[in-house]
This record gives sequence, structure tokens and C-alpha cells, in this order.
Amino acid sequence: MRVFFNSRHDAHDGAGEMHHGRMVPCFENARRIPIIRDAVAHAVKAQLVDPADHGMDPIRAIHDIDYLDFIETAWDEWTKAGKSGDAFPYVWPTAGFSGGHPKHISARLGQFAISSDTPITSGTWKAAYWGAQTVTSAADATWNDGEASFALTRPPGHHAHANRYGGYCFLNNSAIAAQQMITKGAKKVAILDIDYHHGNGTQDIFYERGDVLTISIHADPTHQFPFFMGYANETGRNDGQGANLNIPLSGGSDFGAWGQGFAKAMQKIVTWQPEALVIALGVDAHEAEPICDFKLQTDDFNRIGQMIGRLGLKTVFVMEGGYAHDVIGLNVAAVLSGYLDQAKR
Ligand code: OKP
Ligand code: ZN
Repeated sequence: MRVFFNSRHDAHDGAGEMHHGRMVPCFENARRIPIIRDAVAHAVKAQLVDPADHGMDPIRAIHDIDYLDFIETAWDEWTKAGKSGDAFPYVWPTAGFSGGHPKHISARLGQFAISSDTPITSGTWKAAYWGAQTVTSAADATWNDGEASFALTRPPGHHAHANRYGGYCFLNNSAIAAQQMITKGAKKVAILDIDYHHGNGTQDIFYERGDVLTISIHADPTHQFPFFMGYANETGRNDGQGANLNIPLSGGSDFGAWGQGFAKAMQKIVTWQPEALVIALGVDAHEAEPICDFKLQTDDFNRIGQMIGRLGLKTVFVMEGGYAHDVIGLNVAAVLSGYLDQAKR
């Protein structure tokens, strides 16, 4: 399988995040990527491909210009203000605050962040920019010849909105991949997000559009990030009515419950008849994952890949979450090899 690889991913290098009231090393760290690369190299005869530089157009097709300007310049503003650790927000313009948009870097961090878990570092923009190029190249390749691609990149993307970062995400890679295929001529593209966490950014970006179906299977937000979005009654608006499907599952779900949700997702995709499919491939639903509480096994990920393969659609896999270094490589490889076992039969 073609694996488009973001070799600049390690430019984003957070030192730590607040977890249960203490600073701990970032769960979303650079060690994840070589582990996954090495595991897929063996399992699916990965041909590593460097992304081409498509410039800002595919990114601007999803994100607002003032937001992109902020992400690109935040680190410089932070260091010019005399700060040297990673950049974090600490105050937000929540309901009732009406002071406009001050230019101070701490005001801007709060203006554009949804959460406090996501460091901005010296190379964050570089890593995120090349991640967007990685998924754009993967989407182009798959749209052109029909063969599946895997975009192996970090930081992840599905929590990023058109104008907000957070949940370890800056640029919404799955959205950029879907939009790239629309730009190249697809009339209908589906995004299926199997990451443990709700894909709030992806949902919001396409919420009023009828040409991109967004589906997310995730931990019930009543007890899990992002808490304020991801409920089953969020079904889309205007042209997008009926084109968003949330499948929240209770904490501790195993493949019994998860597989039932997945069957609903498969049914929706078959009925909706997209020309292409983007899989937001988080593997943090596995039982060994540190910040998650589902109970999927590696064999279950293989079954998931097989069922995706049986859809017979042009498929782009985009790396999202997965933090248990012992198993992330195995789980990604299980999805991709399951897919290859069943695709085009
Ligand atoms: C990103 B992805 C705990 C903060 C937790 C939210 C989870 C982000 C998950 N210190 N941050 O969907 O795997
Ligand atoms: Zn996740």
C-alpha cells in the first residue's frame, strides 16, 4: 500500500500537557510515528512516498485565513513576548465576555483554542503544514487511480475546526483530504471517523454541506472529550441535514457494542452512495490505550479493515489518535491489512 509519510512531523514537539492536575509528557508525541511506520512496512509492504507541496490552497479550502495566520505566527508572537516554554492558552472569551479580539498572544491563544491540552511549539506550523500536504497527496493519488492510500502523519486533525485548534489538532487533515477529492471532481465523499474521540472539527466543518457525509463512532461525550459536541441528535443543518451521523457509545464498550455502531455506519455509507471514503483512523479504541476506556482488540481492528474493504470504495486512510506505543503499530497494520484482504474482491 502507498503510505504518504510526513517526515517533518517531529517539528511539532510538545514537552508536556496538564493531566489530572500534573504536567506529564505529551501523549501525542513524535515516537508514535516511527512505530507505526515500521509496523505497516512489514504488514502491508508499505511504499513510503514523500508528499508534494500543494501550497496553501487545499488548506484554505477548509480553514479561515485569520486562523491560519494565527497558527503560522503564534510561536513567533509567543517568543517575542518573552516566553520560552510551549505556548498554551489560559483564558477564553466565553459567553458574556465582549472585549473584542486583543492582539496580545495570550488573548489570541484563547480566541483560537477549544481546549488547554495542545502545546504550540517552534515547529508546530511546519509539521501541520506538511501533514496537510501529506493528506492532499494521498487524496490526489487515490482519487486519480482508485488505489487506497494511507496518510501517516501527526499531529492529528479531527478536533480542528475551520477556525479553532485543540485536542492535539491544528489542521483538519481528514477534512482536507475529503475536500481535495471534491475539488478534483467528486460529487459526494464520506468521512468515517473511528477514533475513540468524537470528530467535532470534522462535523462542524461540513455541518451545513450535503456533499460530505460525516460519521463518528466515539465515547459518549457526557463523560469524555470534547463534552460539548458529539451527541446523536446532531444530524446536520440546511443542505447538510441528514449528512452527519454520531454514534456515541458508553464507556467500557467492547467490540460487541462497537461493532453494532459500526454496522449502522456501514449501512449509512451504503445507502448514501459516496464516490470516495476517508477513514479518520484513530486506533485509541484499543483496550491498552492510556486516555481512553474502550476495549477493542487488535483482531477487531483487522475485522474493521475487512468491512471497510468490502465497501469497494476509493479509500484514503488518515492517521488520527492512538497513544499506546506497544500496540498502535499493530492496530494500524491490522486495519490496513484487513482492508487489503477484502478490497476489490
Ligand atoms: C485526540 B485524538 C488530557 C487531555 C485530553 C483530549 C483528548 C484529545 C484526543 N490531559 N485531551 O482524538 O486522539
Ligand atoms: Zn482520539
